[in-house]
Amino acid sequence: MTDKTRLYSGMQPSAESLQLGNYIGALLNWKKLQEANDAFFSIVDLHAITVAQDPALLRSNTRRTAAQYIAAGIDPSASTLYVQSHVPAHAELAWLLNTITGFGEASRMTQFKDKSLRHGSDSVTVGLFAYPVLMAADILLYDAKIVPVGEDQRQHVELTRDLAARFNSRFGETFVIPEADIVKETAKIYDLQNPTSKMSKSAESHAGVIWVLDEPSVTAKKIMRAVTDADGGVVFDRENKPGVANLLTIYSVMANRSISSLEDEYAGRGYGDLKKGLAEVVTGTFGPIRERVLELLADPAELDRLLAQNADRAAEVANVTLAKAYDRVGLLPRPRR
Ligand code: ATP
Ligand code: LTN
Repeated sequence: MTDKTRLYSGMQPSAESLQLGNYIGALLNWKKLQEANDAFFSIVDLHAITVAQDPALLRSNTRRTAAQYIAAGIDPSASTLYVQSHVPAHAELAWLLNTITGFGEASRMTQFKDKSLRHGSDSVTVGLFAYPVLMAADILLYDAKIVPVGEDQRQHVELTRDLAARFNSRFGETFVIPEADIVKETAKIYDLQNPTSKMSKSAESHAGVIWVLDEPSVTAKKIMRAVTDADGGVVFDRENKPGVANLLTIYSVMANRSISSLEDEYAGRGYGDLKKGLAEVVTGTFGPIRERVLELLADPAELDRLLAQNADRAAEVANVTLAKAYDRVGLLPRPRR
């Protein structure tokens, strides 16, 4: 047992590469938090299949996502980095939580509403509807206090808190009530072609999405083509200059510099220079990550061994919480086999 604070987060293996928003909004923060906390990071494959996935691609993307966590600095010997489906307790607790989640409550989740619109009502499944309940199970199984996520996940963490409190009051103290940890400045990185919508792995067009694993020349080109405005001034103004504000946010985080120092440096120099500088910073960061990912993927057996070891560690914690929850609800103890 450690007296460090428990922390939980996850990402979907829903693309071959993570995008810049995942890196800034999640991985950078995870890396910082892993030192002082007892961190669990999962690759949430059961969440990914709530929309259709190609099986072979899903398998490959799951390993690739794990490799990107490690290459970006998540240490699999200090943190528990594992694949969600390797720990069956996730699906089992999700079922219990489904039975205390209101239909109306789940219907109010904005991500569900957005995704249903995007995928069309014919392909919307019960799995997609129950997505946030599975996420609550992820978090509650590990008694996590802190859940570092981007702004888009705030509502899901709120639901998790509600479900935990409801379960505790109905069946007795069982779950720790978690809290979202959202870094305000980087909570939402925007699409470079559409700087008022979130950069996302599953965006319809990839023209404004920066992939961690893209060739540097492709990344640089996308940054040079980023949508800005006709005003020409390098000034941070989220309301009136969303494109430039987004570029400045990305630059500031990745170069570890203040926005005002960037405004000063690029004052009077125009957007071309700003974009050139940003492209250098982004490709300079992602280049070595890409190389490390390729190295890790060249030895899939070692990667699988690491994931298996970490899944065992996760299951040890998860199974204790699951057994407690099953007992509270009144399910008979499982017969030993
Ligand atoms: P999808 O499009 O498949 O839903 P996604 O790119 O939105 O994927 P997720 O796997 O859902 O990414 O999210 C992983 C983590 O990255 C979450 O903590 C999420 O909040 C964060 N995140 C995703 N996109 C951004 C973004 N544009 N800005 C900041 N954080 C982000
Ligand atoms: N829904 C999240 C991924 C996710 C998650 C979690 C994040 C699944 N389970 C538990 C934090 C804690 C997403 O789409 N970003």
